[in-house]
Amino acid sequence: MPLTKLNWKDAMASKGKTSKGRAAKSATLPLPEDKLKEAHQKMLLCRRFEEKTGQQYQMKKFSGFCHLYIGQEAVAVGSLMATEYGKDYAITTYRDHAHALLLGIPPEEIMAELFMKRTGSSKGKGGSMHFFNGKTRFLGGHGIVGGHTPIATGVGFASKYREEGAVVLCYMGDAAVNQGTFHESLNMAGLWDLPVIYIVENNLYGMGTAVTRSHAQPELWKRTQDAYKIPGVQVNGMDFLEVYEATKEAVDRARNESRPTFMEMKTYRYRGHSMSDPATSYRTKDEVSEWRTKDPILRLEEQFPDLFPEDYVKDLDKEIKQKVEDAIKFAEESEFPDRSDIWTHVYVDYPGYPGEDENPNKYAFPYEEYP
Ligand SMILES: Cc1ncc(C[n+]2csc(CCOP(=O)(O)OP(=O)(O)O)c2C)c(N)n1
Ligand SMILES: [Mg+2]
Repeated sequence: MPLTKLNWKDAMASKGKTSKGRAAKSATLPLPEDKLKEAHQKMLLCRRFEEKTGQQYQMKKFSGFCHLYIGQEAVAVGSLMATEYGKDYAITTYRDHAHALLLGIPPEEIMAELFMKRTGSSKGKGGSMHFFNGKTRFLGGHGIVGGHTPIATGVGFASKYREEGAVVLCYMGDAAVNQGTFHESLNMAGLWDLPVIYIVENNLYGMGTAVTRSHAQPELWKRTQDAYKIPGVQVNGMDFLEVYEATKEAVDRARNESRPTFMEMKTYRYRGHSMSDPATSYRTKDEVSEWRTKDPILRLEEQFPDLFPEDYVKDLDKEIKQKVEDAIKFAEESEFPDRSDIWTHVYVDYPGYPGEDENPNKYAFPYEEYP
C-alpha cells in the first residue's frame, strides 16, 4: 500500500507492518496488564473523540478555534498516567481536549462546551481552548503561547511552600520555548528547586513554521541544563511506554527532591494546526504518512499482541465510538446559555455585582436599545 494513502483505517488494516514495534510476551510485561489496557483505551478514546470533533466542526455544529490532538495521544496519556490523579497539577495550551478527557471531564460535557451549550463544563463560556477542572487540578486550557508557563511555576512554588508534595505538569508546544515567559519560568524553577515538569510537545511545527526554521537550537532538550540547571531529556512521544517511564522518573525527582525537569517529547499532529489549516503548504504528504506509521495506538498494540487481539480492539472501538456519539447527542440536545448568564461565573463578587435578591439582569447588556 502506498504510504501516502495510509489513514487511520488503513493503518488498522496494516497492523503488524508499522516500524519499530517491539513485540513482548505477557510474562515480560513492563507494566501490569490493566495499566497497558488503560493506556490503550485512553488513547483510543482521545483519538475517536477528536476525529468526531473535527467532523462536527466541518458540519458547522460549532465554530471558533479548534485544535485537534490526533497523533499526539501517547504524550498526554503516558505522562498523566505517571502522576497521582487528583493530587498533582496539570496545565496546558489550547490543544487541550485530550487533557480534559484524561483529567476527568466527562466527554458529553466537553462536547457540550465545544457546542457552546450551558451543559458544557464551563457552561458554554470557555469553548475549545479553555477546559478546566478544579477537582482534578487541571488548570486549563490557555490560548497565549507560553502564557501559562509562569502559572505552572507559581503553582509549583505554592506546592512546595505549602508542603503539598504535589507535582506540576506543564505542557506546551515547541513555539513556547522561544517566549520570554518560558525563560523567566525556568530560571525561577531552577533557582528555587520547584517541583515542575515542563513538557514540550514538539510536533515539529508552530502553526506553519518548522522548528528548524525558528529555533537557534532545534534540539530543544539541550537548552535548559546549562542555562537553568534543569536536566533536559528527549523522549519518543509516539511511544506510550517511553513517555510513561521518562515522566515517572521526572515525577520522582520532583516529588522526592523538589527538582524540575525539562522534557522534549518528539511527536506529530496528523491534522493542521487548527481546523482552518489544511496543512498542505508547509509539509509533504510523505512526511505525514511516515509519521502515521509510528502511530502510538498501533505501536502499543504491536508491542503487546497478546493483550490486544483484533476482536478485543474491535469491541472496544465500538464501545468508545458509541460513547462519543452519546456525547454529541447530549451536546446537540442541550440548550444555549441564556442572555442573563452572561454575567454569571465571570467574576467572583466584583463590586456592584447584583446580590442574590437583586435583578440578575441589572448589569445585562441593554439589547432592547440595540435591536
Ligand atoms: C503570544 C502569542 N503569539 C502568537 C499566538 C498565535 N499562535 C497561536 S498557536 C501558535 C503556534 C504555537 O505552536 P506550538 O507552540 O508549536 O504549539 P502547537 O500548536 O504545535 O501545539 C501561534 C503562533 C498566540 N496564541 N500567542
Ligand atoms: Mg508545535
